[in-house]
Amino acid sequence: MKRAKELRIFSIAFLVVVASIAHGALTVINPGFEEPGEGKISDDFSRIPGWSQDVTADSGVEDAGAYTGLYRGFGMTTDSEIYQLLDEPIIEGATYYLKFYGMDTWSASSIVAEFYYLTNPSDPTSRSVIASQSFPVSGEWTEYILVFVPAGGQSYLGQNLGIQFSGLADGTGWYGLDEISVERIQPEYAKYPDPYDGEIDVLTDRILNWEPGIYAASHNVYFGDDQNAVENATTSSSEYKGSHDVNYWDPDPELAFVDATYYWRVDEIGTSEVWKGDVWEFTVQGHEKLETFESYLASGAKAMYSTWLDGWATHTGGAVVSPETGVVHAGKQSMELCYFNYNRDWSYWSVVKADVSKFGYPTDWTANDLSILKLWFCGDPRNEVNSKDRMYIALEDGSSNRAVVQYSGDANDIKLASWQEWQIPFDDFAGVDMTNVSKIYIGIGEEGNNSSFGGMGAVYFDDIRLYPLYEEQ
Ligand SMILES: [Ca+2]
Ligand SMILES: [Ca+2]
Repeated sequence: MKRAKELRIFSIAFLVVVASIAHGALTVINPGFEEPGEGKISDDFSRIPGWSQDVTADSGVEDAGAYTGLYRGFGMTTDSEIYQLLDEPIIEGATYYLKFYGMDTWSASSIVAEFYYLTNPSDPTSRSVIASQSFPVSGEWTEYILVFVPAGGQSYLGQNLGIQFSGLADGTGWYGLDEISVERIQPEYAKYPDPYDGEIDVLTDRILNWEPGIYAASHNVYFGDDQNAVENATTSSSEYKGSHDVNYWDPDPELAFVDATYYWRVDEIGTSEVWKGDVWEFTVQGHEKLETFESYLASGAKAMYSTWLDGWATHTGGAVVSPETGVVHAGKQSMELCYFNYNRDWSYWSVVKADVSKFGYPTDWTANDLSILKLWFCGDPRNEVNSKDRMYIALEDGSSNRAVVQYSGDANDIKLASWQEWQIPFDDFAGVDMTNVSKIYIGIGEEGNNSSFGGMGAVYFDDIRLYPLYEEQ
């Protein structure tokens, strides 16, 4: 009797384990290199818990600039592979995702990520690569994903899956690694969500779709703004959005035009089984992007100064603009506006102006209840700020009605080297027809001031956006 009870407990535990590994994360030992082995800085992966390297090499763990925690792995592009064998057999038709964060730490151009199996299970050097991809790396941490779908009839099926990282023999250089994970999604489950898991800036007219499980006769969709509620929802929950024969669902009108994160789950329904899906998430773009400053070059046909006309171009005020890649709020670029408010030839203020039709956005800004203009600026502690050096934004409509709005915060905010949000209700642009906006101006100083000079410096601007009134601050 006692033995039977133990067996029963064992079988329940076994079933739970199968359910948890069938669909989701596989165990990677020491995925964030937070167990750095011997010493805080180790330059031999054979001493790093979980990880191996065939020879002692200039790769290991260091305690500088980790993506998470205290430590990151580092590899040398000419060293042998860094690898570990997972305790999971390779299943036909499953989808494996190897995700990791990587960056160039010194003169590395790429990281090669690979899946392998052992042709001789007792010989770790018998690694046979079954999926491989070279990823370019930059000086910023970036998430990379290697996807592998094992085909039928292959010798690797049933063998344990391994992961490894190597460089290319393209010279010497080091790359950083952190937060390595492997996920497996079996073919019975919904996968490849669109919007993809974690996607941002999703538009409100987006239709959700996914690739169905191979045995699914129908699909139960769950949707809401509470992750736990979606995770735990049943067909009697308010998050349940019905059973569908097709592998897509239109959330309209449940997507409000407001920056918000939504969660969804698709359970695949077979004739007698249910394959409960993961919870996926996406974030709606609850605003319109007027200007991101991403499309400009420093000179030539796509020069920033050809759209944002500065004082250099017009001899009106002392502004000079150029694309900035080092100080950025979003994307890869912002606009650097240098101001020279003591340029007597061009007067004592600095302004740039742009024809808003060049942004590719309608001149009617009132759709979707839009009512707030927002932009972000970043200053510099070296900036000179005299009493006349206050920022302003002006809008002009198609009938040349123009309104100037001065920055109402501390004028010295342009001495702060951090991105600051500046929002202006449309109502503040008194007299301007917001259904026909023609020009936008960004200035520093007092327009028309030809009598008392100001200071000089540089302010960065990025992301001019339009928001509806009910956007929470
Ligand atoms: Ca780490
Ligand atoms: Ca930008």
